[in-house]
Amino acid sequence: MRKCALVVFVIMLHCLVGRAATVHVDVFINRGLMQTVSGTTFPVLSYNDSVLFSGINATLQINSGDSLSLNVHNTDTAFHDFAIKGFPGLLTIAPSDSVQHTWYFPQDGAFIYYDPSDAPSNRYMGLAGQILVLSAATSFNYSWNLKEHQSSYNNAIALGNAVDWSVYDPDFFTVNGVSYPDIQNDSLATVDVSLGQPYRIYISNTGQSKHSIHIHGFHGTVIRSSAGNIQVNASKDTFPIKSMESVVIEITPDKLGRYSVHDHNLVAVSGGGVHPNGMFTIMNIH
Ligand SMILES: [Cu+2]
Repeated sequence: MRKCALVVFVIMLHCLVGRAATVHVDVFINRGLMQTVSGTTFPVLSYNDSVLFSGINATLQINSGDSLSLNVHNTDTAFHDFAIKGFPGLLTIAPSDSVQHTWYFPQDGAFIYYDPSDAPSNRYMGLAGQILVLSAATSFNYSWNLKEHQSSYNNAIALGNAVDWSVYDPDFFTVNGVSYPDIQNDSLATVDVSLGQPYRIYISNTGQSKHSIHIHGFHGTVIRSSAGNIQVNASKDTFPIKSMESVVIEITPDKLGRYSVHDHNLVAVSGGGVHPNGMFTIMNIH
């Protein structure tokens, strides 16, 4: 009888271990220019999935219980560090070099990978992306990586000059590296679900300012939160997220229609003075 129980236990253990996967991903630290709605550009750094620069940081996805094996390539001419917020493990990557490390994620949630060196300059310049550690609870998952930019600061930092964060006054606001209306071309950012279909939104603020995301029409239940002011299980329609905080919310839409989502600080719904722009998008429930 006892032997039988042991065999069952070993089979169960084997099933559990067998299900966990190690996901291998390459990310490339690239330097380039971000195009604004005003037609201007400013220098940024970004994590991309190839040596080709894009101002859109790679969003990484794994399932809870999986390990993420990251190979971080540095195409820049400066040294960069690499860390995942809340996890041990700090990598330093020389110019034209790459470093590999594996992290285990026992629980679902939104996590920030970033460059903590020369803080906050390298992260502010763009080196901060989101890792979505997905739960089996929902099959529809959306991702919002919030950033804001003061183009004159990007120009100064790129030249190696100091900036005064006490008078920071950003003029461009992005979700996953783009602003309204371009956000709506991003299927990872733009909610498009059927009535009654539960979905989760993984939100990280990787900028310098606080962003207070307001969802029209629905309340979301907080599933995970690294934000001290947002409690897990709370039902809310506005989520004030400080720099380097993350929340995961779940919504089950109970009515049809198109609903706006935006930063409640309305400066963030503009870009270079152009309105509407910035952190604004539409949720479509059909
Ligand atoms: Cu509103």
